[in-house]
Order: sequence, then structure tokens, then C-alpha cells
Amino acid sequence: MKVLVLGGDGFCGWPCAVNLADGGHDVVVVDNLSRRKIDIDLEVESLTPISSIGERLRVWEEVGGKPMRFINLDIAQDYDRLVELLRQEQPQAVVHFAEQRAAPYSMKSSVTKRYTVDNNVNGTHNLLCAIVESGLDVHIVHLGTMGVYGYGSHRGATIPEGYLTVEVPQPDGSRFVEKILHPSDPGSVYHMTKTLDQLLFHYYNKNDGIRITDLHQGIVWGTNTEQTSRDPRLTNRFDYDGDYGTVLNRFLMQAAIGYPLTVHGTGGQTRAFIHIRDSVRCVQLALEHPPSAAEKVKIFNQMTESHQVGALAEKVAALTGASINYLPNPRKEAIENDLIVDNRCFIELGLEPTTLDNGLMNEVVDVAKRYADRCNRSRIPCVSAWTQTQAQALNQG
Ligand code: NAD
Ligand code: USQ
Repeated sequence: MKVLVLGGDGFCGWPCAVNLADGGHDVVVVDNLSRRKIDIDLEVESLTPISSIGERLRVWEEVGGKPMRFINLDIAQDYDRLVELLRQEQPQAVVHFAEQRAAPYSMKSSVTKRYTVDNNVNGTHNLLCAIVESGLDVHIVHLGTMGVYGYGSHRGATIPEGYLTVEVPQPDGSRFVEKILHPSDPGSVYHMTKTLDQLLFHYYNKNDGIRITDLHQGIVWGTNTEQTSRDPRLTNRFDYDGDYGTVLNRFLMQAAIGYPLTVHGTGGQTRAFIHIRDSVRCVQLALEHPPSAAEKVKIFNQMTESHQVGALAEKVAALTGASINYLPNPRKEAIENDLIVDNRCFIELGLEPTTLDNGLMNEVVDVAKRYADRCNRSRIPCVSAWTQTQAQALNQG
């Protein structure tokens, strides 16, 4: 299958691209390298040294991987080139990772809020519009987020895979049964863009019959996959800073360098998690099982387990001897929430979940120890506040 991987230089996109090439697919990586530029602006670098995209592709071929090509293209800004690319390449599928993905970065300032909305919503809409204009039948696999459902208001109910079945009372007293998109309740400007993406998908699927799979992914942890471990120059990125580092990788890295684990508030927040190896496998499964032409947008919950942040910190502390620091929470989020998620779609397609085990957590700690001298400790604290009041509290603390 010919596949365009939009955002294929990123943390999820790069291991996904090499996995698809390894499976014999014809892969074209498309990226505007904005993530690397944001690192320069934030004066921080991936904990793991990452090669340029050119070097990554050369080394991939050197180790016997099926060659991939790279196109430097901004999907949010360069619509005409996107249409041209689709017409030239005629892909059967596009995997869409190409968005600004950090909630704290999206809440940093008016500039980053507006950039996140412009980049993410425009990019997704350009892709949909370009597919219609190209006249091609392309399956889109989009990386969405578990955060579209919101946290804190489910009151023990299981979160379904995208849709709720509701009964609508009719004037004649009968009841009409309908499947509707689960209500959205985003917790950051970034998460809000993913809820807007959902509506764009719903509309273009209804109006133009575009085939779409939206993967509502949990927090990804881990670093390398079998393919990215084949040569050090294929190593995946590892974000640890207060804007882009995600919670479990941050805790493991903090433990590795002797930095007290940064729990926000009481640590009562429950979130969904998935290991990078399973994330890559899920994208492959979604590509291999496209929806039919008449089908609604297919929505999968791409997560394997849920954990409370405080309990995770305790687990990492028990494994490594690290200490825990309970900090004022820079985010506006529920102090505590439950999270029960239906993830049957991927299990039925054959996913065998990689769950949190000490071996895999130790692997991340080892990677972090190896590159500990590259860590800039001043970039660890989360300084992006959700509201002015929280910003003042952070400044006073
Ligand atoms: P990332 O920032 O590492 O990768 C995104 C890539 O997209 C980057 O290489 C960036 O340069 C590129 N990009 C951004 N805007 C672009 C544009 N306009 N045109 C072309 N390229 C562009 O992020 P990631 O962690 O790999 O996440 C990928 C996707 O998966 C995101 O959409 C994110 O919302 C979703 N996701 C990530 C996680 C996670 O824990 N990392 C969890 C759930 C969902
Ligand atoms: N947290 C801490 N300490 C930290 C960092 C985070 O306690 O040092 C807490 C946060 O307050 C939050 C939780 O951990 O309650 C998760 O934070 P996170 O930064 O790991 O994850 P989040 O901001 O939700 O975003 C990440 C990815 C995003 C993806 C999302 C999936 O960056 O792209 O969409 O996970 S989900 O969380 O399921 O919505």
C-alpha cells in the first residue's frame, strides 16, 4: 500500500513510518519539521540525540530498510502543494500525525493558543479538502486523543469508542434511536482542536464519503521500537521538558537523574496510557482494516490501560528509590477522576496489549541514564499555567 505519513518525523510518526516500511508498504514521510523548530525556540532538546530526517532515511536504507522518501511540506499553510502531492503520489492511505500536540505548549500564551488552533484545524481541514479536490479514494487514519471525552464527568460510566446510542423522544410519544458522537469536553486548547477535528471528519464523511479512522489515543510512553533500535542514528525522540514531556516518561527520566517526581496536585488524575510499540501496531491494524465507503467515521480508543498519576509516581518510586514532590497544579483539571474505557475494537483486531511492567519501565530509565548529561534541569518544571490565577500562584511559589 502507498501511504503518506504526515508528521512522520515526530515521536509517534517516525516509529510508525519505519514500521510500515518494514511491513513492505511504500512510505512517503511528510513533515514541516516544526517540532524541531519549537525545540530551538524553547531552548530544549530531545533527551535522546536525534539525527536529521535526511540522516534517518539514509541510515534506514543502510540497515536494509525499504527506502522511504521525505517531503518538507506544511499541510496547514501550503494547500496547493498538498493537492499536487496527493495527485502525484496517489496514496491509498494517509496517516495524519501532523499537529501541535502539547497541551501545556498550547496554553503558554495567546501566540501558542492561536498557533495551535491555526495549525491543527487548518491542517486537518486542508487534508480533507485536498482529498475531495484530488478526486482520490484515500483512507485517512488520524491520531486523535482520549482527551476529547474529557476527564471528571463520566461518573463511573464506560467511555464508548466514539459514539453514544441515545433515544430521542418524538412528538408522537415514540422513541427514535440514534448513534451520536460522544459529547466533547476538552481540557486545553490543544485538546479542543482535536474535538474540532472530529466535527470536520463527521462532515466530510457525511458529505463526500471520505473514509476515516480516528484513533483516540491515550498518553504514549516508552521511546524505541524494534525498528528504531536497529541503529543509534534511528533513535526516537524523548521529550522531558515541562511543555512536551508526558507524565510517565517524565517520571522515569526524573527518577534516572535523581530529580523528585513532579506530581501535579494530589495526583488523583486518572489517564489512559499506551506503549509506543502498541501505538505503532494499532496504526498498522487501522490501515489494514479500513472502513467501507458507506461507513461512518470509525473511532477506536487507542489505549491499553488507565492509571492514576499519583499511583504511577509511587510505582516509579518503588522501582527506582526516587522521591515524590507534590506540586501546585498549573492546569485547570479535576483533582480526581475515574476512567473506564472500552477498547474492544483493537483487541478484537488482535492487539496484544503491552502493559506497564518493570522491565519496560527500566528500559526507559536506562535510556534516560545514558543521556542524563543532555538534560537541562531548568527545563523540567511545568511553567505553562492554564489561567492567570494559576500563573500568579506558580510565580509566588
Ligand atoms: P510530535 O510533535 O512529536 O510530532 C508531530 C509531527 O508533526 C512533528 O514532526 C511536526 O514537525 C509535524 N507537524 C506539525 N504540524 C505540521 C504541519 N502543519 N505540517 C507538516 N508537519 C507538521 O507529536 P507526537 O507525539 O508524535 O504526536 C503525533 C500525533 O499523535 C499528534 O496529532 C498527537 O495529538 C497525537 N497523540 C500523541 C500522543 C502522545 O502521547 N505523544 C498521545 C495521543 C495522541
Ligand atoms: N502531570 C503531572 N506531572 C507532570 C506532568 C503531567 O502530574 O510532570 C499530570 C497532568 O497534570 C495531567 C496528566 O499528568 O493530569 C497527564 O499529562 P501529560 O502531559 O502526560 O498528558 P496530556 O497533557 O494529556 O497530553 C498527552 C499528549 C497529547 C495527547 C494526550 C492523550 O501530549 O498529545 O493527546 O496525552 S490524553 O491525555 O489521553 O488526552
